[in-house]
Amino acid sequence: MKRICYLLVAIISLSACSQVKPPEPFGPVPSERQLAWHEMEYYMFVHFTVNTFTDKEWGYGDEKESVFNPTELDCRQWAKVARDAGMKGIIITAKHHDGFCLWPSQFTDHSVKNSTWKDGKGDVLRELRQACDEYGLKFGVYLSPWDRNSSVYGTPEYLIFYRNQLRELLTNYGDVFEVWFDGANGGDGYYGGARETRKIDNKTYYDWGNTHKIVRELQPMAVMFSDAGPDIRWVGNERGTGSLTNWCLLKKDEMYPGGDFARILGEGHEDGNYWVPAEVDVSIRRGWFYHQNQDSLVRSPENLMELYYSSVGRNSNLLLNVPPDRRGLLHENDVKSLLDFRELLRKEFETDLANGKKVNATSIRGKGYEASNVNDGNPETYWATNDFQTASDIIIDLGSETEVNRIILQEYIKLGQRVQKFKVSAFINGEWKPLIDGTTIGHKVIRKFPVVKASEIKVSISKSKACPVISNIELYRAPGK
Ligand code: FUL
Repeated sequence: MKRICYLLVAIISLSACSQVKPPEPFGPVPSERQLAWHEMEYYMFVHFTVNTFTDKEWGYGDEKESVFNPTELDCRQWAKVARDAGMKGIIITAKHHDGFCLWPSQFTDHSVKNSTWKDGKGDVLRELRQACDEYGLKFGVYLSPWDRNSSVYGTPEYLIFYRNQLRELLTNYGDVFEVWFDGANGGDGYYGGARETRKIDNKTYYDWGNTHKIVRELQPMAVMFSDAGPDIRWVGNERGTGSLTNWCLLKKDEMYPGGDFARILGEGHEDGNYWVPAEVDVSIRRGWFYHQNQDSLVRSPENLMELYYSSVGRNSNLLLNVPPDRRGLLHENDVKSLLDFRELLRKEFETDLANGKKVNATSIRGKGYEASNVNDGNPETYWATNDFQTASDIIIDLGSETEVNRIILQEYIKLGQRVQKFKVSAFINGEWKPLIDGTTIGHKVIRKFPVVKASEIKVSISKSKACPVISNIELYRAPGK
């Protein structure tokens, strides 16, 4: 009996030794809430308030509540369009700079409760929440820190008011996936009749740390967006352009919302000490709010495709604004564009040519970390090299000469963002031809290149902070050249 036990112990320890250890995480890594956010990739922004009815972008805060009167408001239409368009959620301007609340806040009179709509008994947020649930979408809120209606804006009392409103939003409307804190603070406003300019110090006035605590307490899975995080950062422009080099890392302690950091926000900090990935916010129209004279200026499906490449394709999420009109509906032109774009996207990435093909790498960590993990369709498996090996090639054998013009690359970001430099080349007529020079990867990079007819595609990682961990590689032949 004793002998058998010894034997068993020996077998168990032997097999433990032959297990290859996974790479240690390198640098900052995403939280669970951030990982869930990365998966969302594409979702809708909805700008809707009194501005929709006064034809403005920034309301002064003195508008009569009665102007808010959508004739056919239907949040189910918004949600259906978002779902059919391939989006994963909706973030709504619960309160924009004018201070008008789309829900009947008990802390202000400037809200739907004093509007003509539904005789003051309506609640846009409640309707949207229900619609999101019905269509399987996540729900997020934008609550403008700048409030041009509030008489106490600029004083410490305003923070109590702002936090009370935030509590209402985070307790009464179910799970919130993202809270959007805008950095704009323009100065002049109605301010309860004072009609004056009020300047605040962006760095200190809002005491953000204490507001963030409320979000963590009430909605622990919600990510918070602002120019500088804490969870998600602005990409630094409203043109829809993510940066080609894009670190999910940031020295956020050196930054604050409303600061002048646009350039840094695009690339992030290579040596950042926090995980704070970028979100690209951009509108389908010129304005954030609906204006009839922009009905003919809706982005085309092709233009939306470009936005997709310059956001999701550059390691960022795409928050696309689609403003409802005065009926309270997404306009027909916007809807058509969104759905046609969805169809383009489907054709663009119709058949993954790498799927199931033979893959080899010049360096492999060992059992469990094989090159074939990059095309097994499982996001939890990855190819990794040995710790000291920070450069390596991985080659996908297409089996026969195949036309290709798109590549998708993903790092296993649970272990940190690592790759600093890579190249993609194609084996054509016995020679390696360079296709792409790249820098960072992160959650996802999608790159285009002119159609090549190749038998093999090689991804060469030439510089990485630690051994590369690549979870996914896909190849496509998108329509066109
Ligand atoms: C900006 C605001 O001033 C715009 O009106 C809009 O809401 C945009 C998303 O953020 O800072």
